[in-house]
Amino acid sequence: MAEDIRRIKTHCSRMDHGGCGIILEAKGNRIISIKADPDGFLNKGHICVKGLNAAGLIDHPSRLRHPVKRAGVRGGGKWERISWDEAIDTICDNLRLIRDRYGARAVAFCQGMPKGMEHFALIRLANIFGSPNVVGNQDVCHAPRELSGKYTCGFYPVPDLRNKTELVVAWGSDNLRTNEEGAICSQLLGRLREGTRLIVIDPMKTTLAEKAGCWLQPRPGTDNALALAFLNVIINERLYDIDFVEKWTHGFYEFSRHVMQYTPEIMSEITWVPAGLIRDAARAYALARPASILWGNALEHNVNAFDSLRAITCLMAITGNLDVPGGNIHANEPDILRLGELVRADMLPSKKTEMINAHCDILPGMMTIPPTLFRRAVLDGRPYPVQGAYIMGANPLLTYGDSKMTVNALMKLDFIAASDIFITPTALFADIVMPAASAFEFNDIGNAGLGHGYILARPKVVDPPDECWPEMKIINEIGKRLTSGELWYDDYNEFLDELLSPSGFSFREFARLGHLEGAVTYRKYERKGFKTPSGKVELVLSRSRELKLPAMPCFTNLPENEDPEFPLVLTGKKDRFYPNSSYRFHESLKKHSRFPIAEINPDTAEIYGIKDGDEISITTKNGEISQSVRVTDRIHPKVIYASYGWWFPESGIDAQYDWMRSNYNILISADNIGKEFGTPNMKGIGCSIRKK
Ligand SMILES: Nc1nc2c(c(=O)[nH]1)N[C@H]1C(S)=C(S)[C@@H](COP(=O)(O)OP(=O)(O)OC[C@H]3O[C@@H](n4cnc5c(=O)[nH]c(N)nc54)[C@H](O)[C@@H]3O)O[C@H]1N2
Ligand SMILES: Nc1nc2c(c(=O)[nH]1)N[C@H]1C(S)=C(S)[C@@H](COP(=O)(O)OP(=O)(O)OC[C@H]3O[C@@H](n4cnc5c(=O)[nH]c(N)nc54)[C@H](O)[C@@H]3O)O[C@H]1N2
Ligand code: SF4
Ligand SMILES: [Mo]
Repeated sequence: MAEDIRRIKTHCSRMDHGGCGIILEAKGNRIISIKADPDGFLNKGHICVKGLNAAGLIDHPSRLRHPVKRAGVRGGGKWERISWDEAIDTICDNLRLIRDRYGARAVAFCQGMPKGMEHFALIRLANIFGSPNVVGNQDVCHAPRELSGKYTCGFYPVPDLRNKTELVVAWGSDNLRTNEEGAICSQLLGRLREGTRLIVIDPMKTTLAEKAGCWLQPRPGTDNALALAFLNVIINERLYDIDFVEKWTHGFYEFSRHVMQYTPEIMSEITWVPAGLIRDAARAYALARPASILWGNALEHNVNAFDSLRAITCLMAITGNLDVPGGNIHANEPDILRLGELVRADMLPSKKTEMINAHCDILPGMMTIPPTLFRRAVLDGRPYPVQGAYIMGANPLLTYGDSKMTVNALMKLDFIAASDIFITPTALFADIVMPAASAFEFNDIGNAGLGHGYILARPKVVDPPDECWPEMKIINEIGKRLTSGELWYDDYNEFLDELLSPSGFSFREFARLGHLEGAVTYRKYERKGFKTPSGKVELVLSRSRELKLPAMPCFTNLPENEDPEFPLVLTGKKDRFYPNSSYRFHESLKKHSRFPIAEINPDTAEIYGIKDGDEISITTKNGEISQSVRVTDRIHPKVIYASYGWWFPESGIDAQYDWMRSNYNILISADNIGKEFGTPNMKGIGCSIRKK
């Protein structure tokens, strides 16, 4: 009998932070089509190439389909298939052994880009096991923006593109390509069609920059200098919102005197943006009411991130754009369980004082361990030894700045368990690798905890292949054997129901609704004040001395001192066709982006005798890699863009997929990190190039 075709509405996931409503058609256990949902809550019919090709991963021949254990030297690529029972027992035995010898904190639980609910399941496992050390890439993703916002105005000010706005500033954000944190580009494009004006601040003339009335092309890594010059203009020319400033800011007088030193002329020498253009852009932002800043990930990639992001939050505040429709808002969460309860934070009350961060003066509130501090603990035992790692859905060898440090740490750990859908370069160094289920293969909830005020349903469409298990199931089973069984579930799906419990919906009912939103309210500070020590927006931090923080954002130095041996400035961006380091084995994506590309300006190409398609080496103080050149006048002659996240599955496991050849993070040094978030300099660093 012919099988019926099922039509299921769900949301795209695991190709970025996720967000687009999609309609799948499935026959038996196979997805036969993916289309955009014209009624999608965020995307209204938008879909990208990654989303369209997501189903191809399900039956991809390269998928890891059974648990394996290492057979031979670490990193040698020899594996032996084992049962789930043996995998879980081996992991539990080894983690217990480390806990008995060194304490639970000697096991680190590492996760990558938040993909779905397993993110919280892993934190729960760490808490119940007793380890305060959950490691994340948040040093370079999300936490700098969220915490700079919280320290300045008590919340994470997210751009409000759902309401009409006069002007959007896309600052280090390429929304058309990345749809960051579920800010799906169709919203921005819709606003632009209505006549919203656009300013783009980006070292590259992106497709988005072509749509902008005003494009600022800063020297990479100087966003703090630029933001301070904006503040200088707006305050000098009295373009700020006088009522708001008087009622709701702390330290305005001191702050205005402080920013007087950052004139557009002086900052122009640092940022390379002409002073006149800085003035025009600052005026346009201040005079448009409301205006929204789409602040991107690039602002989080150097040691000065706190200054840049604090200065930008102050800009939102003094122009009266905080928590107003069409500005940067404090999105209310939907009626779901508080995440602290879901992860059982109560099981580890000592976390804040025991975690590695607490011993290293990292900003209080940063709840994941910056990768650099994790690796230092592994390599030098500072501030205490870390001997074991459980790595879930992350590829640190490609994604942590300073890959040499990463490989050394991976080689030194006593025990590594990893889970992924493929044996990645990082998983190659594990002792046990578990086959994870992925998008569409289990019930999941998207975008929880991202701070944008909604969650999305991702009902399961097909069964995972062979022995692949959803991460929540893996963690639930490990939790039952490693810790007290009664703290876990009979069925891991109860984890989703627990999150939804305050809403009164079961997962099944939620899946029918598709999404849940928080109540939409604005200017919440008028009732309760801002959640800061002064109750106001802290232009000057009132607890700066106690927290050993600069009271006001400043420009002191470039991220790295200039060095004539490395005359070009290196930066990068995400690949349009892959999420970070993922899926380089997936032909449907690879046909759009075959190899890593370094972009240079035609003048630079001429000076170095390089032409399109040449292979070049890119060298920094920390290392050397090789990429293929594209000559483009979209960037400044002194700037080079290199691609990030590249490895080569086709090179084979014996060659460790050639992970060193083109890996951007080999160029990065973790010697110098920002004190607030532990961020290394990933952008705006000196490099040299040569034709190979
Ligand atoms: N130089 C440089 N470094 C960067 C960045 C940069 O721009 N430049 N960006 C930074 C940022 S913003 C981030 S968020 C990080 C990202 O860092 P990571 O999260 O480490 O990178 P991803 O490539 O997203 O790794 C995800 C892994 O998860 C696997 N995966 C996919 N789906 C599933 C699943 O359902 N279950 C499991 N278990 N695994 C799954 C994929 O196969 C992949 O191997 O990198 C950071 N590093
Ligand atoms: N296609 C795709 N989408 C993704 C991802 C992916 O890997 N691929 N990753 C996801 C993740 S984890 C994240 S965090 C988001 C990130 O998404 P975005 O915030 O858009 O971040 P990026 O693409 O890293 O960089 C955005 C822009 O910053 C510019 N830029 C580079 N250096 C500087 C600088 O020094 N200053 C300024 N002002 N701009 C600079 C780049 O030219 C680029 O256009 O995207 C998510 N979506
Ligand atoms: S923009 Fe993101 S959520 Fe939308 S289809 Fe593409 S990968 Fe999926
Ligand atoms: Mo990210």
